[in-house]
Amino acid sequence: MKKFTLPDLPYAYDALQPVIDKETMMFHHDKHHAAYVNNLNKALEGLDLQFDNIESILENLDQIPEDKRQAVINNGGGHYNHSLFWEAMKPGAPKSPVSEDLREGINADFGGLENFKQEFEAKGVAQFGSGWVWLVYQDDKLKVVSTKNQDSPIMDGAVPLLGNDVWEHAYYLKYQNRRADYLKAWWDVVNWDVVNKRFSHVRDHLPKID
Ligand code: MN3
Repeated sequence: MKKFTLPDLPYAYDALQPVIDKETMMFHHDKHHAAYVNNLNKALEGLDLQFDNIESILENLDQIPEDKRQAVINNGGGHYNHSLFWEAMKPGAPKSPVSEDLREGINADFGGLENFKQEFEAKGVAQFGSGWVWLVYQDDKLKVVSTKNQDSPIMDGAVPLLGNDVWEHAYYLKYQNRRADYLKAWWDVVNWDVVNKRFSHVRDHLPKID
């Protein structure tokens, strides 16, 4: 089984300030994400799987031996979710707009961008304990869902387009118990270019009608 590696952050640790502080980024990436990668490699050691990418592993958990499965969910989900998270943020991100296609989808499924943001923030606040809030594409629609711990929407057959980490380690140093403030401030660092691209990618792979 190949070894997974910790991806580099695509920007400096302090690049997302003031929304996310440098110390949080250092601990979050170098300690938390690194631990998920190490523990995923340990859990997969000695297994002979048909595939070696993290998406396929999370989509085919029934092929993981039962005594390793929860460790793969926790750490494989942790690795996948955080990899998406880093790349879906960027400094000065409000300059990257929502594409016309995605805006149409958001209008159709949420009644507008502001409504979508409100639902996303509300689900993020409502997630009890550790977890994530997501914009996903599933059954030909956009939806907001939350997942517990490091569970990933990909395990339920949904395509994650954008996720925010609502574990306390993601915001506590700067926001303490004010998760709602973190969720609201976070829009300023969302890299819509990445979300737009992921959305056009799922769209391209929909079955074509002759
Ligand atoms: Mn995290």
